[in-house]
Amino acid sequence: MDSDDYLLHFKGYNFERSLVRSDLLENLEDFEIRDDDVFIITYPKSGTIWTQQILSLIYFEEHRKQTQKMDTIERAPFLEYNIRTTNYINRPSPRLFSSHLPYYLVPNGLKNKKAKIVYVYRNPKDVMTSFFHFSNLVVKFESADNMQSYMNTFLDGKVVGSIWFDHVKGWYDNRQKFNILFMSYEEMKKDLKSAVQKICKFLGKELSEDDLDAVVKQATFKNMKSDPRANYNDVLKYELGTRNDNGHFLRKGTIGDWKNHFTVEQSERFDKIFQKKMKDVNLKFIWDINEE
Ligand code: PPS
Repeated sequence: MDSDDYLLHFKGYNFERSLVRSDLLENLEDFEIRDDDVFIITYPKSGTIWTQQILSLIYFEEHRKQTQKMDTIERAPFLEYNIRTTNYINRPSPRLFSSHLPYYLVPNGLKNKKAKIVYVYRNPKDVMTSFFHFSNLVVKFESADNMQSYMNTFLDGKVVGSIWFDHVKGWYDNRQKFNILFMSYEEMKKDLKSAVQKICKFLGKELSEDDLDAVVKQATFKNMKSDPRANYNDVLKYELGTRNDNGHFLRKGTIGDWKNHFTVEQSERFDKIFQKKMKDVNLKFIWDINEE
């Protein structure tokens, strides 16, 4: 399989072909937004399912207390990948959505700045490392021979989500048009409780100390990995299909795994491109678990 087999190019952006419906894409801009909608927006492999779990725990007591078993993909379904064919129009408020869309393809209603967006970004070397493993796991994606060739594929944007730099920079440069909170994967990893508090503040949600603790506890890597509502094992098994049984969405869940995969030359090449493309982007990036 090559990239053209599984990527659908639409208005300058790459979608996973078999998971999207083109009539839905054509009408995305007009999709009606409610003032209390909340969107989780990410470039792939940046902490999407983690944030789906966090927001599901914050918003739904039955999720937090585990009195209702519903997968996070149904609590915060992907707008453009409606793989469980949820009826979005009839969903009760508040609606949570997830999306990998670039800023210029999201529904126009988000620009009235009432509905909220939590945009999660991650250092792109770890994004690329995570994507590399994912591409070799999931049947629907083009597999990658080695990091060297995958780096070219990733930098050229021949992946779902297109060019990482365009996605993050696009959202950052256009942030004034939206009601948006930028969160980094790394700040969530380093201090999950503070990250959850920051998200709650942005969403205007006040949780008791016990509820806050319940959110944090159930959103740790270890607990999510064993939580069938949140670990996406069923999505892998039934909706995406895997090349082997050992892979998971929750793979390592750490900062700096790229160091186990990049050569010094590859890292330096990446740094040069990063510095050039991101020089005007005032977001903090953390590349190492020990970094402050
Ligand atoms: S996807 O396919 O775009 O929806 O993937 P996404 O969920 O954005 O990213 C998957 C990576 O997020 C890691 N992850 C977590 N890390 C830390 N803590 C928690 N709770 C957590 N949940 C998911 C997951 O392990 C993937 O990263 P890697 O580096 O591959 O482990």
